[in-house]
Amino acid sequence: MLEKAVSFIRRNNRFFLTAHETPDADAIGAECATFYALRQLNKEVRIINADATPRIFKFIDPDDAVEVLDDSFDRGVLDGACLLILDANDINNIGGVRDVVSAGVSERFIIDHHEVDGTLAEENCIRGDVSSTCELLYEIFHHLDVTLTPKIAVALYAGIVYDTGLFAYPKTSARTFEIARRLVEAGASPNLVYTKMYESNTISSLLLQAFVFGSLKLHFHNNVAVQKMTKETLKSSGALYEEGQTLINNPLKSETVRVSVFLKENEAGVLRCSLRSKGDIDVAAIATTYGGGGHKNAAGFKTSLSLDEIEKKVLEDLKPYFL
Ligand SMILES: [Mn+2]
Repeated sequence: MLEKAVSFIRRNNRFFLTAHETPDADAIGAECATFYALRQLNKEVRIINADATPRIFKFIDPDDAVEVLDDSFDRGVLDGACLLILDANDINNIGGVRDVVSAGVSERFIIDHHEVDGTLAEENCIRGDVSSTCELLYEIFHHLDVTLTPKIAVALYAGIVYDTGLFAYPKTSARTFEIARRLVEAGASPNLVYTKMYESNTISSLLLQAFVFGSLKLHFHNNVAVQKMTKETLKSSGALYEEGQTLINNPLKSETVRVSVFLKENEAGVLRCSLRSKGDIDVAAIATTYGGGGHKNAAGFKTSLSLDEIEKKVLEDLKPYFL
């Protein structure tokens, strides 16, 4: 599977890189690290994302390599180029890049760590057992003899730290630590990455956190937590939608909470339901029934139902686990 990624990179010369909408540190880290690696290999490369990079992840992109797709994008440049999709394996999760960029390139390839079955995984490089796309890229770069510059090291390290929840989530392995050690050796500063990602939030995001936490409701003997973030919540806190991204994790700090449901509206009023679980509760199975996806312990979907309707439905879906 790594070989497929290696040969895809070797045989192409003009790359567009993209990742999932509302990119996180693993997505931005994967893109920026690949950007520098490909340039080292004398390839032409551009990064095109559907959404802007969240402020706290900008340090991963010191040269402003990430471009955000807009109407001025010239499709003519796609001729003879390929698209490398990072940290996403569903073409519907790359936003507008799907119709504009993906439709125009000659070849597409996916490097990702979200679980998926069947031919998609076989034809691409998708490893559901790996902690992060950045961990997977480390191995691919190794095969390509890429030199780990400080910029590549910081980008990969940030992605790994973020997606492992500071080396704590289930897919954190001895190999993850070994790779992290080498990245630190190559110039990634653990303290700098921590400070940038976890101690650089805005005051409005702190207020948003207070509002969202204030919406907390518990169900099924404190096994299920539901939090809400409406567009009014965003307005009154002054925060951006993206600043709500990690608030879903707060209820899981409780011993009894096994599922955290987060119903969140963006500034335009588009409603998304995010689900996190501990242990054997498969929230991806629930998300799939609404046309979404994810992994067993982290999934989500967009919906056109109202906030109250979807809350009721998801609680019904979760009920059988807590009878
Ligand atoms: Mn990831």
